[in-house]
Parts: sequence; structure tokens; C-alpha cells
Amino acid sequence: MRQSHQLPLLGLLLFSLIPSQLCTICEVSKENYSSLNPLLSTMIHSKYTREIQAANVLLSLRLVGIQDQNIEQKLLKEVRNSEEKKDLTSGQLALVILALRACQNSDESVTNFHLVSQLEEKFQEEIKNMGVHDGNPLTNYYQLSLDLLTLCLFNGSYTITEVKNYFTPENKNFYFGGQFSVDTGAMAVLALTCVKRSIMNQQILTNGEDLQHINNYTESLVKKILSEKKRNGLIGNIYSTGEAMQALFVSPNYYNKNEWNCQQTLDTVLKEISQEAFHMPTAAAQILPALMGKTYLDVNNVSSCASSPGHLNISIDELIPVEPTISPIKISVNYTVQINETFFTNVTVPKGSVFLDVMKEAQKINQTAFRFTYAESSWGPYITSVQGLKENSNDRTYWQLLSGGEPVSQGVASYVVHNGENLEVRWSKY
Ligand code: CBY
Repeated sequence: MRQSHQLPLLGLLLFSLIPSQLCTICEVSKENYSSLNPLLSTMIHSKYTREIQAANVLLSLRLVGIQDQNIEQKLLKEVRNSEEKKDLTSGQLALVILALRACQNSDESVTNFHLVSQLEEKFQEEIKNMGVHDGNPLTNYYQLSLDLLTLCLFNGSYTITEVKNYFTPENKNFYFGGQFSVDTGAMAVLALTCVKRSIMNQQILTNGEDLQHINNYTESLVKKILSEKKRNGLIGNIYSTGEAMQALFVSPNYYNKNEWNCQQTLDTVLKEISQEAFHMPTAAAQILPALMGKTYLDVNNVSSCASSPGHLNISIDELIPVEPTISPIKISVNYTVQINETFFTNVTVPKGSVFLDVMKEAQKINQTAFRFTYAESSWGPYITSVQGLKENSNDRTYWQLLSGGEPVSQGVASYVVHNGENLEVRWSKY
């Protein structure tokens, strides 16, 4: 490399290295560990509707240093099951790899190199789909970011040109209906940070200009994440906050200390935990690492995993699962399906019912207007079609869930409905 190229690279190297020593990670203090029990209880006791949920949970428990043999074995079995099915999307496979390899010595995981090559293929299929379908991947950019992160952490192949072309913060895939997706942006920051570190360790040969691009992308994504910070400290919403925290942990040199009060965010999350906001295993698994000061970049850093306290006070017997009670009291809600036409009905359901119960009830009343299908995802059931009209990622169409005209922030099986509420399922574009 010529001298003139080396100078900017050196500058960037120093810029990136020095401030990371001042990393601002806030985490739950030992005295407050018991406030994490509801999360652990959910993660350990839930019946998983999809094996991929087990991957989320295993990854999370390993990162925070919980290595209970019984739980590990049970989860590993489920994760391996999902791997064998071969119908995983790219991001699901990435999660499986992250979970299997998390905090393991590399010699223990030699057996699953083939998974990384499968992921390389799936990542290329995502890119190919974008070429054919107007820049729309098979899945989404959250998954593409998970792919890149995993390939980067475990020496899979990808090119800097791909990173430069596809991860521009202006790319439409970072937005849903014009709204920046904090979850997606955060996952991309983690992936880009891994790529940046590989360049700096010279695992990837490149020039100063590439590093500059990656720095610029990261900086811009971090700004967008911070601009979604709410007054109570949550970033995006309660379910994106954990990943946003991880992104901010690994990029302290891209924002000023006074731009983010980590402690405030942590306090609000702890309050939400006590109000049972994280009763889904995936939700619990995604928030936990950040609360213990960990990030997905720690998965191949065995010493960081091992430095976890390892005794999050889990006496598994004490973690009693809370079963929802079905109330004898009935409530009445309005339900609308909106395509070009509007289909309306009023349904009566037991108090404590969720959005899905309302949809099932409406379907009983009028099969033609209200029939629907759903698929299981790591976040529970996801509506795939209504009246036979199917969502399609190539067209960016989906069935949006709304209450009182506003999109809800939970899926159909989590969102609890209230008496007199106006629920809607709307054919939309993201
Ligand atoms: N994970 C994924 O692939 C999903 C990525 C994700 C960014 C995800 C949120 C974040 C996460 N941590 O996993 C995401 N949602 C995406 C990409 C999408 C789009 C999926 C399209 C595609 N081609 O992949 C889309 C269509 C824009 C979308 N989410 C829709 C919805 C609505 C689902 C409605 C339905 N048809 O059933 C819904 C309910 C919003 C609405 N009001 O319509 C929705 N998403 C929600 C609420 C959520 C949050 C779930 C929170 C919860 N407690 O249930 C979410 C965490 C998540 C899952 N979506 Co999307 C975002 C949030 O609120 N912070 C990778 C895989 C391996 O697991």
C-alpha cells in the first residue's frame, strides 16, 4: 500500500480505537438481578411454538453466562431439530449458528462449518432476489444484517462491495411505511461494527475508503437510532430497545455522552419487565443480553461470556410460569377488514382475549369476509392472508394490525383487546 493511502487509514484506526476504551455500558446491578427473574422464567418455561425461539433463548442464556446443563440440553435439541428441517430463512439460520457457537471454544464447534456455507448461499439468494424484485430481499434487512453479522463473526464469505452497496442507511429496507426500523438499524450497526473490526484486524484486506464508508454508515444509523429515543428512555419501542442498546454499546465513538442516558433506558426497561411486557420467549431473549451489558459481538469472545457472573439467581423451581386466566366476563369489540372495501362486524369475546381470538370469532360469523391464515414466527402467529389475499415480500405487501386507526406494537397472539375497541386488519404496503 502506498504511503498516501496509509495515512488516512492510520487516522481512522486511531479514531476507531481510542474512544472504544471509554465504552459506556450500563448494566443491571447485582442487587437488582431478581428483577430479571420474569425474563428467565418466560425463557425457560415457555412452550416454544417454533424451534427458532429456542435458538433465540439459547443464544441469550449463553451470552449472559447461564450454563445450566438441563436447560442447555433441552434447548440444543430443539435448535438442532430446526436446523435439520432445512426450511430456515437466512436470518433464522444465522440465529441457529449464533446460538450453537455462542461462547464455545472453536474446537467444540468444528462440526457445524457446513452451516456457515449454507448461510453464505442463503445470503446470496437474498441479494439475488433484490436484483430481480426491485431491491426487495426474500426476507428483510433485519435478517440480512443477522446474516452479515454471523458471516463476519465466523469467517464466512461476503465482500466489502456487497456491504457498501446494500447497507447504505438510505436503503428503503431500513424503513417500514416511511418509518425507520430501530430493530433493523440496530442489527445493521452490530454487523457493520463486526466488519469494521475485521478490517482493522486485517482479516479483510481493503482500503481506507471502504473503512470510511462503513464508518459513515454506522454514524448515520446510530443517529437515526438515537432520534427514535422516547422521553422515557425507550428507543423505538419496548421490543427494539434491547437491540438498540447493544448497537449503542458497540459504537460509543459515534455519539456524545449527553445524547443517551443509558441508566434511564435501563430503569424504564426494568419497570416494563415488572409489568410483564416480556411474556414472549423471543421478547425476553432479545432484551436480556443488553441488560447484562452484553452484545451479539461477544458470541465468539469466550472470555467475555465467561466473565459473566453466571449466577443470575436462577433456582428454576422458583420461576413459576404465569398462566393467563380466562375470565367469565364478556367484552364487545368492533372488527374491520380493510382492503379496497371495508368489511365490518361486532364480536363478543371473554375479557383478556387477544387480537387472534377476535379474528377467529369474526371468522365464525362470516367465513367469506373474515377467513384468514397465519404462520408461526419467532414472535408467535403472523397473519399471512385474509380472504385468500396473501402478503408478499416481493411487493412489500402485508396485513397490518391496527387499533383505533393506530398500528399496534404486538402480534395477534399477544395483543390483549379491550371492551369497545376498534380493531382493524388492513391490506398495506411497507
Ligand atoms: N426477525 C424478522 O425477520 C423480523 C424483523 C422485524 C424488524 C422484527 C419486527 C424485529 C425483530 N426483533 O425480530 C420485523 N418486525 C419485520 C421485518 C416486519 C416485516 C416482515 C416482512 C418480511 N418480509 O419479513 C413487516 C411486514 C413490516 C412486519 N414486521 C409486520 C409486523 C406486523 C405483523 C402483522 C401480521 N400480519 O401478523 C406487526 C404486528 C405490526 C402491525 N401493527 O401490523 C409487527 N410486525 C410487529 C408488532 C413487530 C414487533 C413484535 C413485537 C411483539 N411483542 O410481538 C417487532 C419485534 C417485529 C417482530 N414486528 Co414486524 C418490532 C417491534 O415492535 N420492535 C428475524 C427472525 C429470525 O426472527
